[in-house]
Amino acid sequence: MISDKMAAAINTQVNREMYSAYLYLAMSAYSESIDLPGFANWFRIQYQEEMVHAFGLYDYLISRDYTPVLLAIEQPPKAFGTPLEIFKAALEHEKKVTAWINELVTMAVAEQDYAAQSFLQWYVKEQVEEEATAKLIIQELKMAGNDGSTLFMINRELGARVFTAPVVGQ
Ligand code: OFO
Repeated sequence: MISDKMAAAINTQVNREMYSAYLYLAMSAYSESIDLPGFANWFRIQYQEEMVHAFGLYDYLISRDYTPVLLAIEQPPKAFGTPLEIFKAALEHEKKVTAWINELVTMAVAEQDYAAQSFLQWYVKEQVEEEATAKLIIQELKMAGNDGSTLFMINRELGARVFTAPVVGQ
């Protein structure tokens, strides 16, 4: 049995993951507007990943006999500044998500909900990866500085990303 409190907290996280998806789609649209199609591709795939994160939580609630309640998704910003600033905003967002996941784990431990603790471990690991990836791209962008040809290379590298659907729990 999942407690109402734990279920409601996971339900809120479904909304936050959907907001993450929305935020990355906004970053993708913005990247298109500043002529960085590779960045746009990378963020569009990130949008897809976040939807997988959301559905992982959604399906978990269903498996625990809780009907997910779809909450309103906040409107993300429209503009994100320089290429470096976009990724800095992405990293800051991921740090927030990490804190939320950690809060869920803390709640699961307090409630002695071993199933939720085990399920949430995948998200804990995923956050380590998500933060590391954003940091790496930030480093590359810092090294590029104002060098247009390096930015061109990074744009091409980000454009090569392909979507491989993560499997929540594996
Ligand atoms: Fe970006 O990991 Fe989910 O939100």
